[in-house]
Amino acid sequence: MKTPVTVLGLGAMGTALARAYLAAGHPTTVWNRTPGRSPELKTERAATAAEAIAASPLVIVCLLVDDTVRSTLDGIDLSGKTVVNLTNSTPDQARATAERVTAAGAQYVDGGIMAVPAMIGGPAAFIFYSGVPGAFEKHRADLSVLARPEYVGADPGLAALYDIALLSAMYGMFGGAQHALALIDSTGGPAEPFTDQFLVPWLTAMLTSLPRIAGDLDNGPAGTAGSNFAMQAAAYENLVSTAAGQGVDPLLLTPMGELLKRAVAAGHGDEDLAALVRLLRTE
Ligand code: FVH
Repeated sequence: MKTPVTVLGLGAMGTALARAYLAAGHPTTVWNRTPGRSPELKTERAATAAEAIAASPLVIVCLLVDDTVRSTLDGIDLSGKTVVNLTNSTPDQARATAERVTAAGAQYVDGGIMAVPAMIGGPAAFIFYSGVPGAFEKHRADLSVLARPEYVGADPGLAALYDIALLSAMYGMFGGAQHALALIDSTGGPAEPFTDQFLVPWLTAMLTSLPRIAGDLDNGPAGTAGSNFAMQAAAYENLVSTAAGQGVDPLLLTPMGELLKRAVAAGHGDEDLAALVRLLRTE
């Protein structure tokens, strides 16, 4: 007998989660604020969140934002349940939700989904988890139905922190790529060949320098790989003036230029990217 699972929230992601549990043979109860969503899911539909929660020991929550999680769970007896909250949250929001859920009698595990809905149940998807270690271990196999589980610690805010760290990296990468495409677009040139032949191979090659940057952070700088800041700060001016010349807003570029200048001014001109990471710390 597979663990019965309740899924609260049938948005794009909640629907994919419920679908994965149904496909894996878990008795699955679903609830959504607006009735009738995702009619293709042939399963138990509860009229209220409380009824849905009563149906299963494992409750997966996937709503839009953190305060909707609190308003949905408030006042419901959660005794004996494991609540796994996969709603995008800040670390502090996750900790606050953990306190309230624990006070209502449940064990709390927070999660950060590193996948889009179509990836759920597939090999590339993973989900960060943090919170009560015993609750995570008890349901490790159940959670593996959705994606590869990556448990990162007992602090319920950690999964959100790891999730936000990866999303921040992703938006930085997309921001750079969007700027590059705006430059190509400004010439009237097609985006697809530029992307396939140059942009993707270039970004892929640059990604290989990340472990060296991480190594410098952990172990201290091991010398530059031939691209020190003084050189990068000087060349960066050309990125900004080219954008202006092409009629492209440099909005996505200027923060990195400011940071490079700060690094040189602070005496890091002969170092490379790891030094920027420490300059970003404000405390
Ligand atoms: N979709 C994605 O690509 C990303 C992948 C990574 C993880 N995110 C996070 O997952 C959470 C849910 O995202 P979603 O894609 O399912 O979002 P929607 O399709 O917009 O569905 C939102 C659901 O939330 C319900 N909801 C909204 N407000 C309330 C409320 N006040 N009380 C109760 N439920 C509420 C909404 O219900 P309804 O509008 O149909 O009644 C949907 O079920 C999210 O944190 C992403 O950041 C997804």
